[in-house]
Amino acid sequence: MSESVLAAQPIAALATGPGAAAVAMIRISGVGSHQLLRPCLAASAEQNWPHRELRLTSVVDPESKELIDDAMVVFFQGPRSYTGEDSAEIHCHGGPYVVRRVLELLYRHGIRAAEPGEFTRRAFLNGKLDLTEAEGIKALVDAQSHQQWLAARHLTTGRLRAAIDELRTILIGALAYLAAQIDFPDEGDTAHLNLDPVRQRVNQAGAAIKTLIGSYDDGRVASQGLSVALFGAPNAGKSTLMNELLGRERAIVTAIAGTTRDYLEESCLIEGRLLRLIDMAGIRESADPIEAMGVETARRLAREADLVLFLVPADQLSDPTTQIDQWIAELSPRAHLCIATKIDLAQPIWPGAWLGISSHTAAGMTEFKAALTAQVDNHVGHLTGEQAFVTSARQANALRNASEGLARFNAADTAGAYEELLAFELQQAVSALKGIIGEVGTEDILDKVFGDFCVGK
Ligand SMILES: Nc1nc2c(ncn2[C@@H]2O[C@H](COP(=O)(O)OP(=O)(O)O)[C@@H](O)[C@H]2O)c(=O)[nH]1
Ligand SMILES: [Mg+2]
Repeated sequence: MSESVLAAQPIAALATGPGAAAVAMIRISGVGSHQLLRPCLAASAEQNWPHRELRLTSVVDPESKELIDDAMVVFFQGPRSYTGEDSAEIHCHGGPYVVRRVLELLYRHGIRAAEPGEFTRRAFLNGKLDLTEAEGIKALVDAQSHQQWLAARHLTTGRLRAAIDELRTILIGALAYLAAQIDFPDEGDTAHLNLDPVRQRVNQAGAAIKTLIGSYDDGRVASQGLSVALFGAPNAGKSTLMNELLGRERAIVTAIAGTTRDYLEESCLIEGRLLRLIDMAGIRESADPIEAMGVETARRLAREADLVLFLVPADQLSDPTTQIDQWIAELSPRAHLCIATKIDLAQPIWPGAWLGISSHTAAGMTEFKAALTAQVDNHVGHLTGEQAFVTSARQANALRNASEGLARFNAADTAGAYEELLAFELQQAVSALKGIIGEVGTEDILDKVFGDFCVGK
């Protein structure tokens, strides 16, 4: 069945969270959904029910006449709805059994269960939102922190889409100019087409695309949290610190060196900032192949992390800087903090930039947390400005493809290639940009974007 036929079928799902609640909202959408829903509502429901008006009625089984629940219902007439189709909402009592009975009733009357993300997918297919805005809806629903909310709002308000549109317009202008030059070269000078206006547009768009790609560093921290790798020798107190920051006993802590061998990753909020803490194997030479793999993994994760915490127990601080300097040279972390741990055991003098903490007495924790939140704010503090930024790997990859298309254009231009080849490379770049907003796209991109949604969205 084609997507457009599938997109017309009436679907229903619980749009609010599962579990007991005061109210639950069941969403219904599709061609004929109003006609299918009507018989399941009390006969007293008026025939001339204005659209977008919430009214009190009852959900009734039309065969047995059993009253299933009292509910508030609203109808939306397409295209003035979230999906762009005729749709409706039933606000019923929020008990799981009530919800199940209402949904079963709908399913028996020609409305099928919605797939995850199907409502938003329909909204996209009906042109109610573009792919970045759809990603924004998902991000908004998932947001637990101010930084994620900012990143989500950036998408739902169409700011990224507008930036992509602008780039696309510049490149389409370049393409149009190039096409005109190919079709109507200046009389008598066919060998030397004037491509400067094309080059100028390509350079302008290329620079803006590079800036956008660069913004992913901050956009990623905003949308997914700052990844923080806990790095140090066995028994440095990494797992204890992880548990302390999470506020629960997530990692196993023992006095035996080499306890943590695999890595653990957990999200946590510190002063409202989202971090992804990564606890890892302690760094040492090990004959145990499992531990050795864990150590290798730890090194890789530290290289990839936004922030590495180098942990050294305070009672082993005789000359900590040599060890740390070696680690920094080896890993070249994006950012790092040096931490003296277990300061309840020893009160050494540590170098000025170091922070001292004790996971047992909480000494130094306030300063330490402030340093962590400052790292997050470094990334996301300026994201409220007008500058567009990207927040997902999908967007960043598509921009890299566009950038590569422009690089190939430049290389071909320098090599004196035919205009047709130049036009082809430009077209590739434009296509990559269109993919970001979903104007061109394949089924699997849509499956990927919408498959991550929950049912009812
Ligand atoms: N006194 C003291 N002991 C600690 C502190 N943090 C961790 N330890 C102890 O140090 C040992 C190793 O801790 P652990 O977190 O497993 O270290 P890891 O190998 O780096 O993960 C355990 O016995 C912990 O109880 C601390 O702040 N003060
Ligand atoms: Mg450990």
